[in-house]
Amino acid sequence: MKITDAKVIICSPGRNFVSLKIFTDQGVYGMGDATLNGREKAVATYLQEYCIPALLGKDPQNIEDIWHYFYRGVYWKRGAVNMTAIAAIDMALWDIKGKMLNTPLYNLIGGKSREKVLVYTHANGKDLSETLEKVGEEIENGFFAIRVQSGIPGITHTYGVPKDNKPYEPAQKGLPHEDYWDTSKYLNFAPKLFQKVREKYGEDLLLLHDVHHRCTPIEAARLAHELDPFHLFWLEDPVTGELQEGLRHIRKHATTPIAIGEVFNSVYDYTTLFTEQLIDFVRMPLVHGGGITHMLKVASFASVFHIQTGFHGATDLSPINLAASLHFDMAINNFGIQEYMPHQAIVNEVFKINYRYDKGFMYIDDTPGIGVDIDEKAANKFPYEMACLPVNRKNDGTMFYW
Ligand code: CS2
Ligand code: MG
Repeated sequence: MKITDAKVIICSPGRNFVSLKIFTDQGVYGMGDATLNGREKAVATYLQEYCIPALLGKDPQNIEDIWHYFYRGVYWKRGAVNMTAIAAIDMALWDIKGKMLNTPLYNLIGGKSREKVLVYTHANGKDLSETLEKVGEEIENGFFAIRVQSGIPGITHTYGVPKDNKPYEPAQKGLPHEDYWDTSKYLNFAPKLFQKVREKYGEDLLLLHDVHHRCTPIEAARLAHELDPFHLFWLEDPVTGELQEGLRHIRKHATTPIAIGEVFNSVYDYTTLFTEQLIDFVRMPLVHGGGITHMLKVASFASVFHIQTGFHGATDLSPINLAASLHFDMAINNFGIQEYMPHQAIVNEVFKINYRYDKGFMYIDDTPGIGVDIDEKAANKFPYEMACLPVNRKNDGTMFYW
């Protein structure tokens, strides 16, 4: 069997997406997600200029060998662009394998460990009372795992809260917008927020919160300790993950579970975090984490340390990634939870999906392979337009983490 061609499809149904389509001499093609929010053209160019020419003629059945060809064979290893491109190739090859064997992806990676996939969604409000309302709305929608983010008194605009009630989309057209941040206001407010959520909705609701990389290790230790009484399901990205040892401070002061790594792209980003059991959930998604082949290794490594998956699933990851993630979530034993921010309806004009949501869980059907396809004619109606994630400064103007 041979790869005969491949192409990159960039489209923008509501937001930018990059997809890879790999064709074979058996008439079967595979789809992979190559979307990297704010850096779409970097991945597209890397695939078009360097990866696709090297793919032609290869046997698409040899997934492991091709993965290593593009990992070990690339001298300048790792990094978000490189690993997203590898992920797209890997997803497309698994998609082809499933189609050739006429079986859904989850069957190729161990079969069903469960019948449905626990998901969490986002509740965001401009202030505490609106946030409490939004939590109630998502409970009405059947969710019982909810990520809670709120505007913070004294901070004009913060992460996770959409402007003027539009669907949350962090990337904005053109060059990065600038946000401003005040850690002390945030640290004083966050425990009050969760106290109110617990008072209003009780103890059983699974609550998640995303710090979005914005504390120092000791600040994160204070926050996690002060959130302990509210029994969060997880506290996400409490600190920036480059310094893995930094997470040790949190473990010394708190039992709140920690989730980290949506911006990671390699197993090596996790080695200390796993072996010292500094975290509880792996956020690194298939699309930025080198695809199914790599993430199967990462998930197995994590399972040795009782660490579960909790894949990133924001709307800036495409339906191809979400479907592949749901197959993965169905199959592995140490699945924890899946992020699910429903894509806008316009996205489904382009991406033909094979999954559905019902009362707090997601279900994927038995379409062979990953099961998502692209209507290329529809895709052409939504041309790419550059959009970037914001940058974030402290109030004194110091560059900080967004
Ligand atoms: C967030 C993301 O969903 C999350 O946990 O961290 O929405 C993140 O801000 C975006 O994916 C960035 O593009
Ligand atoms: Mg996050």
